[in-house]
Amino acid sequence: MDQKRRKNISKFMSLVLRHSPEIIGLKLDDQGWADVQELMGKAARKGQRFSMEELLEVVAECEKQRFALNEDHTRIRANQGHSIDVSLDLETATPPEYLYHGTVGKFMQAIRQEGLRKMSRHHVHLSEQRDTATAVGARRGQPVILTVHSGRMFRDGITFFRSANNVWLTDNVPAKYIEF
Ligand code: HQG
Repeated sequence: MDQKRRKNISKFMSLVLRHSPEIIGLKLDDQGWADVQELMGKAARKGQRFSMEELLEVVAECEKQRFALNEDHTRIRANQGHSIDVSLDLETATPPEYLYHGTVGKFMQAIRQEGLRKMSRHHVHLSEQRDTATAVGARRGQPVILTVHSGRMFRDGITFFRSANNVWLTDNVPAKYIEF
């Protein structure tokens, strides 16, 4: 499968597993899992046809490990990034001293005032690597990288979670913990 097709299937799976399962009539359970056969069947009916082999390749080759399969490959879910109400049973974790957030200039005034907010997602997303944050910001334009004093936040009692694909998540980041 070429990269373009892989990306296309991955984007489609992100859409239905994170945001809008109803567009193909798919049901997710409370933890965000979908039945793989049901996903493929309902996707095909909407013109998004892909094979089991292709699905496995998308899951395995995804550099960000966006998706998880259960052991016998009958169920699939997105590892993070949801806007719909699912409970991922995320594990709390002790963050490194600094984490990074990539954004763009037009949000800076608001972020200076109110800190980082989760917007439509369940959490604010933070990266361990500056490069990753740069790529996240670059989705929206010229990236601006913010350094978050996650160690200080944690010592002040703020909870952090780490997703299965190594994204750091927290409820919000008050402006006093952000280095602009
Ligand atoms: C900004 C992708 C105004 C925030 C990425 C961001 C990531 C504020 C946007 C994952 C704000 C929300 C998440 C405030 C934050 N006022 N704007 N107070 N606080 N913002 O997409 O972090 O490829 O929900 O800076 O790689 O960009 O989909 O969050 O620009 O890991 O797997 O509001 O999505 O992963 O945007 O991206 P998003 P994000 P995938």
